[in-house]
Amino acid sequence: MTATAPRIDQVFDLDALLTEDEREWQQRARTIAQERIAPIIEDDFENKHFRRELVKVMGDAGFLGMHLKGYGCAGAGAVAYGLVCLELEAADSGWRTFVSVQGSLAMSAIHKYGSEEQKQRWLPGMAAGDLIGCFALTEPQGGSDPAAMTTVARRDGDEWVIDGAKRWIGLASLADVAVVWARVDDPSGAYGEGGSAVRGFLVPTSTPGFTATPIDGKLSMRASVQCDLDFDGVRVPAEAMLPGASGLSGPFGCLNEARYGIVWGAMGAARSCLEAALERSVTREVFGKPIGANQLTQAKLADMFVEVEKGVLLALHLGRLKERGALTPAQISVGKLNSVREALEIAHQARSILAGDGITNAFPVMRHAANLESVRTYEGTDEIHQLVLGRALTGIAAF
Ligand code: TGC
Repeated sequence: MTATAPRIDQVFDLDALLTEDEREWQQRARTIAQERIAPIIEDDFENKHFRRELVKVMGDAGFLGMHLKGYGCAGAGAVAYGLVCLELEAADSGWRTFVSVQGSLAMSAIHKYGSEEQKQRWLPGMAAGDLIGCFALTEPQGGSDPAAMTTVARRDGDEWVIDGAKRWIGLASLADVAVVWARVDDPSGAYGEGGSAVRGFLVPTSTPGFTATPIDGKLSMRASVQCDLDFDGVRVPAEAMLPGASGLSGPFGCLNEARYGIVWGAMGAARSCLEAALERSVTREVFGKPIGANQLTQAKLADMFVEVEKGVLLALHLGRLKERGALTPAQISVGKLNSVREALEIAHQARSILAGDGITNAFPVMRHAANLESVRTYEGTDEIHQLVLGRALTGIAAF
């Protein structure tokens, strides 16, 4: 007895909840993910290779900063952007991460807080995929507490001089420009918070004193690049400061954008794991019948399916709220926490259905599981999002 596994998203008819434009964005991303990423991703993961030439493909497709308006950006809606994240992460979290770092973090920072001159200088090239940006917030002593930031920018005449270090900064060794968050040391107090406000600076990566070193030994996100950064007397002109952001609400406003993309993206990785398990459950026979004929396997598949559908529906609800300008950070925390936690559980369940072969790269499942450990950690760990929600529920900050 065999059966043909239906396409997961057709079972629930999610298409009926989308506009034609959104379906087109999703299909474009699905095509690129399946035709350009899927065929090479196992080798790239194995060989720790970030395929630079695909950056231009992402730019030509309109995915980079696609939710932003003007400056060569597509001006698409939040749901369309989420669907693109979902399809890219169904291929690999590293490629969704690239689109997030470029569009949701680096480009968003410039678009939200930059001067007109800064926007004109950087955004069109970044949208086209001709320039790469990175977002330097996290520091080596711990990413969960940006308030403990020690990277400092001192005013010297018409320049800022930046000293310090950052860690886990995506794409930094390939980037043309870094959005660097630093605490200003300015006794005059002209730059906010008694002279020690966190401010953002646009630093061309060719600036003397700027060093980006890829972090080696990663067993996760191997087809993308994360770096240690060192700033040793990095001098930038006064105009390099982002005029529109003062305080941590600046970088947090960008994290909101990236976390939103993860709500969708993680469900793409989850869908990919479910598809692999489903296909295997009707083609692999053990004890004289397909493993999908066992009630225990069907229970696992059903639970995985329920969580994928719930996760996508939650993402869609958050996307519609975002399009109305009504999405709150606490709601984003619900989505980020749920999507990544459930995607990891789905990856583990899929691996168990695939049995021994599930640990090989004949299937995408272990790669997704390994990648999701990173996704679970960056942009706020599970615990950080639990604390954000705990504060929203009780009114008491427990961090
Ligand atoms: P607190 O220091 O009290 O608040 C500072 C100011 O920020 C405001 N704020 C937010 N604004 C917008 N959106 C949010 N989600 C915000 N959260 C806080 C807040 O209202 C306050 O504003 P103001 O004007 O009153 O000064 O911070 P908090 O107590 O609210 O938050 C504490 C906590 C733990 C929730 C926060 O520190 C946190 O979210 N920590 C996690 C940080 C994080 O996610 N780090 C990972 C970064 S990943 C990354 O950098 C790139 S990874 C991709 C790559 O490069 O590859």
